[in-house]
Amino acid sequence: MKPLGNHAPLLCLLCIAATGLAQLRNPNASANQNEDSNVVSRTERLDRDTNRTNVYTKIKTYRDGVLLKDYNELDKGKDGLIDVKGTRIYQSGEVVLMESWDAKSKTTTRTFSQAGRAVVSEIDTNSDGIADWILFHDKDELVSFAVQRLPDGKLQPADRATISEMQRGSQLGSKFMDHLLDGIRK
Ligand SMILES: [Ca+2]
Repeated sequence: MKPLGNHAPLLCLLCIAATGLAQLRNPNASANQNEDSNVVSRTERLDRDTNRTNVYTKIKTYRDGVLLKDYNELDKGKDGLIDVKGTRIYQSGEVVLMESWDAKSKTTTRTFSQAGRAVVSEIDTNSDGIADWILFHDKDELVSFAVQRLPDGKLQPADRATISEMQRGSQLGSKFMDHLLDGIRK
């Protein structure tokens, strides 16, 4: 985080707001979570391509001093509407879950990792909490197999052509998200 300087009161307010927000979002917060500490930072940057201001907000959550969660959001055009958001969840310093969402597609993607490598991803195309696609990754994190949830709830293994298509989409998607989230991280 940057030195607080003149923005200290503003940042403190943001910290309080974010803590309150986190509790509102999770009414079942256990006593344990009260010990979690959030570090909030907010950066505004002019996008030279659009000549509009983008607002980057990040909330890092620590438990006993160890990074537990890293939430990033981007409000393009500073209109108060979030355009992209992503959360990384860590276990012993390693990412185990990454969730991302973007306003354009309304799609939520969750990738579960083990030993720093993506193992399974879920794609929830309308963000209703139920995955429409479950992607299995090989050792190079490429999509090796995919299962689709049909409208009637039944699961159907995808054919080879669909898997190649998912492969392409997943690479594009993750590169896109990495790019955006790295932009937020700077
Ligand atoms: Ca916006």
